[in-house]
Amino acid sequence: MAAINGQPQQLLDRILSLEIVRVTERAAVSAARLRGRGNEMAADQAAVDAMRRELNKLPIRGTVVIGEGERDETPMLFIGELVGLETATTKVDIAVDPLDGTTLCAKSLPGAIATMAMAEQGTLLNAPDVYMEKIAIGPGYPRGLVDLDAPPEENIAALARAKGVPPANITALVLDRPRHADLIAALRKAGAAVRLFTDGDTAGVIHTADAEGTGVDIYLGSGGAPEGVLAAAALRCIGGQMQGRLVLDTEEKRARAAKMGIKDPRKKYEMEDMVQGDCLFAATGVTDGPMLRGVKFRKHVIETETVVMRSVTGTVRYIKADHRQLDKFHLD
Ligand code: VTB
Repeated sequence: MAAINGQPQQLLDRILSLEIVRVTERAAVSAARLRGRGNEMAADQAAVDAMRRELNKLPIRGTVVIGEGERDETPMLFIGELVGLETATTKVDIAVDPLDGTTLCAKSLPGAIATMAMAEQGTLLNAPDVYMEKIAIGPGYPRGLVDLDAPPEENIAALARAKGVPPANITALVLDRPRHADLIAALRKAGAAVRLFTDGDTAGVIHTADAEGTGVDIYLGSGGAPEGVLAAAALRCIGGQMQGRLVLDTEEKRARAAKMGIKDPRKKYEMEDMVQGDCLFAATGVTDGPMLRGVKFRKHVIETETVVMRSVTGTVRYIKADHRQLDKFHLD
């Protein structure tokens, strides 16, 4: 391990927590230029290009473990791609979702973000792009209070008891999808309010970490597995509990997962299994949302808002940046 002034250097260097802000900022600005154009692919591609370019400037040797797809599906930020400087010695795992909420961006609706997480090499779950069943609550509750395998009514009752409120005062956040019809009915039957949302479940899970601010006590339902790992990284920094299970319901998906090293296709992952050590997480708003302001294009300045978190210290920083001299620094 490298040493600075005789002190062992933290692998996930403090400096990197600012470096990754640049990465999500630039992905967000590039995607934001394509807000409201109805072209999801173009917006996503713009974010991917910008993110990859910035990642390749970082003093790391990173392996993309959560990316845009498998090697044969995508030329950029594919799973297994090496990013960063070839000469760097800091080896890390990288999880990216350059544009979470492509539909939101294409329709210029609230909640699209550019996200990434970084962790020590070999510590992030290598998840294929399948669904993941998820459950998450914020910090301050006894471990194991809610469980992915418990019926929704039990989870709501346990959470209400622990919070010291009736179930009617519990709000569950659920992706608005037909596959969640039974879950939504069960939550309502249990007395909880259900807040539905259309896209962006990385931010959805993060909302549980500030129940007072967001009004979201619990996240339930299935969304993308890559988004699950990113959300686990964020919760690991800010506190809270999360469990996930990959939905490997076909032979083909099980084979893909096996290729990525997943031995037990029914495994219930704790947050600490998905992100096994220290990590950094950053997200920049693309469109305005409950967590972050979107990119604002002023005449001579581009404004961005980013949240960056570090698990070693639990520090959460909101960074509002004014970007100038864009051409010179290639902020496109
Ligand atoms: C969620 C959501 C994403 O995919 O993961 C969702 O966070 C899950 O897939 O923004 P379905 O849309 O098939 O339900 C997204 O909506 C991205 O496509």
